[in-house]
Amino acid sequence: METGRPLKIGITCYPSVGGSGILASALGEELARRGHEAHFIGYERPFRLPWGAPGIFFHPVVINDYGLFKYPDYTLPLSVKMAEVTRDHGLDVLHVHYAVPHATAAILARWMLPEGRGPAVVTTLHGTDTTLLGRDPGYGPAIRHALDQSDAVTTVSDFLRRETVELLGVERPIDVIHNFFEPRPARRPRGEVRRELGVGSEALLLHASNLRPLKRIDILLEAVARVRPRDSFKLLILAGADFSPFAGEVQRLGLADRVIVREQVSDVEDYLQAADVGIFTSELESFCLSLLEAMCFSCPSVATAVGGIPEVVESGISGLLVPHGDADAVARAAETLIGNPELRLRLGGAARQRARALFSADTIVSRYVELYRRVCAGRGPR
Ligand code: GMT
Repeated sequence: METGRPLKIGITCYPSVGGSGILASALGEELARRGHEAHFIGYERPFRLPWGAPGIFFHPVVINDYGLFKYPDYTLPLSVKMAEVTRDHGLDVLHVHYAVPHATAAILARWMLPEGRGPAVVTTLHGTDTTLLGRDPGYGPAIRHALDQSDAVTTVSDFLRRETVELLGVERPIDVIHNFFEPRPARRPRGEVRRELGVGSEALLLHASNLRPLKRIDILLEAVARVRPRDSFKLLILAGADFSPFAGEVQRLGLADRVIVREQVSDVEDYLQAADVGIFTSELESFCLSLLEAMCFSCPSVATAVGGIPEVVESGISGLLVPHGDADAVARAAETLIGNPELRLRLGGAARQRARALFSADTIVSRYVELYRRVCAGRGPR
């Protein structure tokens, strides 16, 4: 049970398919459900954000392309909108997801407001804002500056906290607040979804991602092509991006009758409940939200033991972890789960329990609310 006055939180994230935007949308939804206001500020409405829900607002940032510049700028109009929404709606906190350029824009917005009227700034690092851009001399100093100026910084895993300290030389405290997932009820029964997919008694493997190079779709396809017997499974890919660049590889590996693709799915729950085994071959993940989504549906996964993934899944207990880059190891682990429904049930049950205990909205959202109250108290009355 929450105590204290309702808060007004501005949230900025990338709106398209990607874990950080999905997490930020879910956080806004959960905050609104608890009586707070969530004001989303960005160039597009986040794709999973429900329409018409009380307490959820969207403030679009208009980017004019004057033709003056080779690259239109987003940071400045974003910061102006953040300042405007803070002033007009009395925001307590600007919570930005993914540092570049959101954290810098929030710091600028605070400077645009009169002394004592600025919001507290909370920056949540999600992954490549540290592991890729943090290494880039063209971004690193700006990221570090925005983190130093934020009232609080959080990372979605302890792995990412350590990387941030090491790569950016950040000395300030960083709170680790893991991601959460709160599944909505599926809209269609499992049997109906499996029929739609043309899946009978085979095991349904599931991969969900935005297909970026670090997801290593090449290894994923290579691995499933090695699974025996060939007719023991089908692989469903929930693609957050155009899958066509991989279609040739699917043909070359003789997987055309094994691989099913659905692009830009928003009712993920329908498919998650229909799956038997998750499969994630990334070379790096600070958390891997899709893995958690599968866990919530008692679906055990084969995943690479990289980055923050071992914080999410305990190998042999709530899933199977394999070394990165080893397609054979992925194939063997998938075969183990495909051929052993009892093991699937055991690992899947443990996965669901772990997700409920550690990564539920109740656990995680209250940690964010505590953090908001802490930073607001630190800034004094507005
Ligand atoms: O950092 C990125 O590459 C993008 C980001 C996203 O927007 O999807 O992904 C990161 O954030 C997710 C949500 O916190 C995590 O589940 C992903 O593991 C993480 N991706 C990487 O670390 C590569």
